[in-house]
Amino acid sequence: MGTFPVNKIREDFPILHQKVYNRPLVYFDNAASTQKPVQVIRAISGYYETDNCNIHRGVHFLSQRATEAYEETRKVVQRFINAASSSEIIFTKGTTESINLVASSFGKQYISPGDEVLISIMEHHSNIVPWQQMCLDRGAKVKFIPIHENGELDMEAFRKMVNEKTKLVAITHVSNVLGTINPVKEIIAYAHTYGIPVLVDGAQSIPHLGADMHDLDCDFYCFSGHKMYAPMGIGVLYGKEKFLETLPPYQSGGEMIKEVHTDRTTFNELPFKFEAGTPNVEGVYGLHAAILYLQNLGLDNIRNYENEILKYATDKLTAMGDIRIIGTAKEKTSLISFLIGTIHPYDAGVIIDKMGIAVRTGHHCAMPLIEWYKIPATVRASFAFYNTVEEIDSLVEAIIRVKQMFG
Ligand code: 7TS
Repeated sequence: MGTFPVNKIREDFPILHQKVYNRPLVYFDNAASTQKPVQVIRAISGYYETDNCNIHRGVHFLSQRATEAYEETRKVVQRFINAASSSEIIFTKGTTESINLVASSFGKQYISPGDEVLISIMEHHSNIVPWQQMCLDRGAKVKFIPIHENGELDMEAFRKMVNEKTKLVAITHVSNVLGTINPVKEIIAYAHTYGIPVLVDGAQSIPHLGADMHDLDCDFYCFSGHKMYAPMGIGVLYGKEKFLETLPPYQSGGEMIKEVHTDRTTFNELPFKFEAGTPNVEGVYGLHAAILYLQNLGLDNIRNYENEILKYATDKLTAMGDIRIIGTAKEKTSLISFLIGTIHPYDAGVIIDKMGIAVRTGHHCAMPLIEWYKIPATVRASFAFYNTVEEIDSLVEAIIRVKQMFG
């Protein structure tokens, strides 16, 4: 496959070199969480070996060093996503917390009874439920942009749904079930002509496509470290300063204050206003290492290789005949959701697992989408740049075995 040094890259991922059920582990559950290279693992253990302490609150040496590393990572993230200022980068637990923050704070500030929030039918639950809850509280309504059968967004419907009641559009860049890459730039430009801000859920796009805030011009952007080779429990909310300045705090406590008196409190400046309490410092060290790792590989190289893998897998599965691929958009990232004849995805998943291959089966936290397709669930194989064509051949063998057992 081209010149991409996949075997050398695999050496960076210790977890991949093990057997499960006496077979080599094949990890195709990357959309749920990616594996971590030694560079990230070492950054975390290095933090505990030399720098561990609380940040922003000590004059002592370790506290200063850890604070500097934490704040340096904020700048690394800023440059990675091409944001205008590091005060627009807020560290959170992950995409879910980032979206909840915006739903809560934006809702309080800008949503009134009768207003509408536009999302799509292909959203992950974490980009549905926070809006539903907020709209319930505020007497507003969530509306779902439909899709076409091939998993592409219905852009004509979207344009018709935008009206004077629309106060926010929240849309995923890439679907975690379909792999569809949505035309978010076009969506943002259209919404902006009506003065409507847009939140982009970048959880599934950033590990494959990177992100460019200047180019996209979105108002909020959310992602999780653990889906981009960084640790769990760390993520980012990007928000345009002009919005973040106007939003009330999400959580309150230490760090997010300027002054506290018995009768009043004033809040800290950005980004600290939105980072209450002791943050996930080890996660930030790991995120820094993961970004350097991706930049070193090169996002273009990653994209090219993953496209080759996707094409190889799509061709192989299509050639099998009775595989129905759910999500055949023209623009996709490297994942395939599928059904094997009439075999239930759960049954298929159990057999595939016994062959050492980790796929995910179920609704993938996107129940409205699964209902839309009128299917019970899917089997999902999601690929990363450390996966190989030989591994895809193993998946094909496993599917043949599933068909022998249940067909
Ligand atoms: N948005 C999208 C598009 C996602 O795919 C996910 C997680 C989230 C948000 C939530 O991210 P978290 O890090 O806050 O949990 N998606 C999946 C998945 O597809 N399988 O497991 C988790």
